[in-house]
Amino acid sequence: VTHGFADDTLSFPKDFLFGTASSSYQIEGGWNEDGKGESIWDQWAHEHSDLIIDHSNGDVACNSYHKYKEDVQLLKSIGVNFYRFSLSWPRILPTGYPNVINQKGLDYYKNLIKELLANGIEPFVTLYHWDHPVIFESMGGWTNELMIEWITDYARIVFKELGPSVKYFVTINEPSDICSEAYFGTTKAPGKNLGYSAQYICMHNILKAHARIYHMYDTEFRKEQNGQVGFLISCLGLFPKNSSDTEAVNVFFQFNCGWMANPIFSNAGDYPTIMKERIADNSKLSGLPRSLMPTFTQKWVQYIKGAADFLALNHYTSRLVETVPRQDGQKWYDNCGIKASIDPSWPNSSSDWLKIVPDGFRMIIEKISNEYGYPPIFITENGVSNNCHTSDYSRVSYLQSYMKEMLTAINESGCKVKGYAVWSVLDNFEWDRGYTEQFGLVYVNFTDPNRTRTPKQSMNWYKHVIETRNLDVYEPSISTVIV
Ligand code: GBH
Repeated sequence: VTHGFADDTLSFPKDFLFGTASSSYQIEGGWNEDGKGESIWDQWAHEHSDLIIDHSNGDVACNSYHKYKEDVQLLKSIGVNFYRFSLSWPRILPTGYPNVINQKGLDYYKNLIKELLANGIEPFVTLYHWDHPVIFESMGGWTNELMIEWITDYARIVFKELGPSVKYFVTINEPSDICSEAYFGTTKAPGKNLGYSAQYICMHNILKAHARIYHMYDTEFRKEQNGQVGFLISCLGLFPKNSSDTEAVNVFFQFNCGWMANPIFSNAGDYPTIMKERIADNSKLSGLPRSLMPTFTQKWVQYIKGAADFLALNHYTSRLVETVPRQDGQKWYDNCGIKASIDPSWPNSSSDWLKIVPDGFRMIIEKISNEYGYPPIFITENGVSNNCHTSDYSRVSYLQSYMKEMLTAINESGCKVKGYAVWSVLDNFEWDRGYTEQFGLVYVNFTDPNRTRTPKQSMNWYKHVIETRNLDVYEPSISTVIV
């Protein structure tokens, strides 16, 4: 339903692409079916259910392994142009290695892609959304440099088998989040708590792995398949806490976003200078013989630089930042000397880390565009958690206000945002938050063995946005969509 006057500033560019996003472990279930191998998330959720808030796991999740046809019909009824989903590495390669292919696992993805294409929906594939085979974690996971070879071998099988039907690939979901929460922190598998060093090594290996996969696609597949391979990062919106903190925004941006983006999208390549300097200083002050942050050789700097056809951005929320005064001979706060906090006036979601700050979305799209010469951008995740069942007006309002800021970045600042995906199509397994935080446009009843799906208000709202290619829609009516 449109009301008020038509407003051009609320219209999307003609070729703009709308989508939704999901990930394998969070929706598929079928954790040990048809020859699938074990992933670190299967293992983690089974062995550490105490670390998952509701002691749940993804054994069944949304059961999309069996219900993918119904999911595709939902996507079709929303009218999306693309669907971003991830592949489970051990479902395709149960031993992790490329010499044993699990045909049934591979067929699941072939069938899903076929079903999507038959319904006019472009598959947008994430190669890796955190669920690698356990064998590789036993050998150190992302702290082992050999992970670069292992994931490249896996990616080659994917390109060969699925690449002919896929135009969009991203490699590794949210490198900084997984390096910090899984190797430095303890909240995500494998929760190893190994300190700063492991966090930096993890990113070092991920950047190299991404570049290897990108160049492998270039030399072995691009000519025939003609797809695109993007690099995916998650970045916070940032605002100065005090008027004197404008430089803090830039420094924190480099640590939060530049850490991943600078090596690939900047002219010079490599990690941001400020980050290298502050970590080296801090390491020295800690009495270490060398920086906690590993260094790239010039050869690697050149190899990584430019290794992406587009920048994929996941964005949810923002932080206030302030410079922490440096005391003589003391270490910089959190290695970067900047403290991030939450403005108490920002509205809440169901996730403690996710405050609702629409203008942070515009800020980060513009900052990234400025910093890296206006690269093509896909928003690969944006969304909000609430537990409103199907009357999720707060999700409609979040999506509406965030998308409006994105449109301003496109229309007024010339940012090249090509597409946008809502996280997520279905309520799903939210990692350490189990099923307690719901991000779906579609409600899933997790106590029902059939995992019945029910459209929410937000799904109908999004359907209208896509239909009209305009944001001037406020009043979705649940009765207009029957699935
Ligand atoms: C995305 O990550 C994931 O890609 C997706 O799988 C997930 O379902 C979705 O978010 C919704 O959660 O403030 O210390 O508690 C978003 C990135 C996840 C990074 C939560 C920060 C909390 C850190 N964020 N995490 S903390």
